[in-house]
Amino acid sequence: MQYYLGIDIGASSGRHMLGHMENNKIVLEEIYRFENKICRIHEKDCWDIDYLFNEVVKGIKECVRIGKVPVSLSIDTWACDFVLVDDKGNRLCDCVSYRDDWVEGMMEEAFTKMDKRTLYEKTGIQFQKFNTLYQLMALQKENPNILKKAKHFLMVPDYLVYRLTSVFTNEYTNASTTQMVNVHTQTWDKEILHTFHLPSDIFHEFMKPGQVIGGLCEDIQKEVGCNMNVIACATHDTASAYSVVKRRNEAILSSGTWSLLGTILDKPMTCVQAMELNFTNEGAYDGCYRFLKNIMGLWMIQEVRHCLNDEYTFQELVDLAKASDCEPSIINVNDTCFLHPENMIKAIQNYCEKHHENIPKTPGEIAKCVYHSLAVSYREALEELSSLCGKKFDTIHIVGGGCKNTLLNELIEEYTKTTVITGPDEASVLGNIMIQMGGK
Ligand code: ADP
Ligand code: LRH
Repeated sequence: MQYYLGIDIGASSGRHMLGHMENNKIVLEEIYRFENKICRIHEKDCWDIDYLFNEVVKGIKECVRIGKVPVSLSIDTWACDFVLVDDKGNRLCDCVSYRDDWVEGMMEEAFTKMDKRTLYEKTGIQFQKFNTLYQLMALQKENPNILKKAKHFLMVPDYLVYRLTSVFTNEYTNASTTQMVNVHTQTWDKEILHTFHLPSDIFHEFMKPGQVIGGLCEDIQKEVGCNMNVIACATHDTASAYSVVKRRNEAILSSGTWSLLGTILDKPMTCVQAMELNFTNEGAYDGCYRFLKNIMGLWMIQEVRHCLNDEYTFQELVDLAKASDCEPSIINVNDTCFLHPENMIKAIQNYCEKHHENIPKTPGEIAKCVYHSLAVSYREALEELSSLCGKKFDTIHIVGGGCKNTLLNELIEEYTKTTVITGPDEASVLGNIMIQMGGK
């Protein structure tokens, strides 16, 4: 039996899954799962990247322990965040999360160096205040020496791969979200790097999904007790997730911590309308483009759940919302006040008060408000997508953990008047493994 190990780390959890072929179908088996969350490190909201790396190794060891040694592995994670490494391979900075406020004001400052339209025409990337470009500007401002010492710019999966293999690479799909990659040439945009005083030699030539990066380095081989190939999948989780949907004519919703609603295009769309509606053209696994909109997503319910001391499961919150008979309050989930509030329930209630909506109080009322408001935002995004693409989408294909939310699936059908197709809920890891198998 040939096993392939997909390691998918989302903002809320990471998992190791083994895939193998059986009767012409890929069979997935979950081997290891671990929590991921934002941590306060050196007064910033960060990812605990050393903890994540240790978890990556633990999961590989678990495969070995149960006697299912994979022929290869690949890692995908969320996008936008990075670390810098020096010539000796030492990490020079923490892995700051895209939710930290160090980027405040950077996007506006960026437009004084390169106008918004040029930046969008060149990169096709949406304007989110946490884009890597703006994070690098924040770093430059805070500690210019770090960039001076840096030899390697690595996105999160690139760094984890480096720790496993000692190879420095940049994988294309994840890098495409940085707003520093030219959407037409699919290479680092030299003019952008120059304009923002970024040293071009720290950005490596791209690995494309499917390429073999190398074997495990000696230390890791000793630790896990075997060797295997490390392959670049589409290391952006959303790219891997979208890659499992084969049909091109339906709208796709990758539903997890973020909701990513869009479609696959052969050519990027960088017209003024797409820019004004803040659609993004991210690199897909096959050289095409994921044309989509970022919607705040199930982060809202994850945070509501934490505010309730994790007393309820996701399923219980769905059940409570179903049982609630109040009129749902509707909020704009994409309001920046929901990006990283201290207390999500209070943020929702304050928003409702300010916008003359009924204030949801019970867990059921709050969950109902979130699910209905998400469905409303999907309807709006779908209308925008239709108008930009000049076609009507009759079907939405939902993948990712969020497709297990039956109430939300029903609401999406009701609000968008489309047919909803669901699954797989582990789309990123499946896409990751399919690319390793060379099936893409
Ligand atoms: P990410 O990879 O972005 O961290 P996932 O794809 O793992 O996210 O999806 C996590 C989300 O899936 C949770 O926030 C939760 O809302 C939803 N979810 C998972 N299981 C269930 C369930 N049984 N019922 C309803 N929702 C669920
Ligand atoms: C989803 C995701 C999304 C990015 C965001 C930072 O996990 O990768 O595609 O915009 O995280």
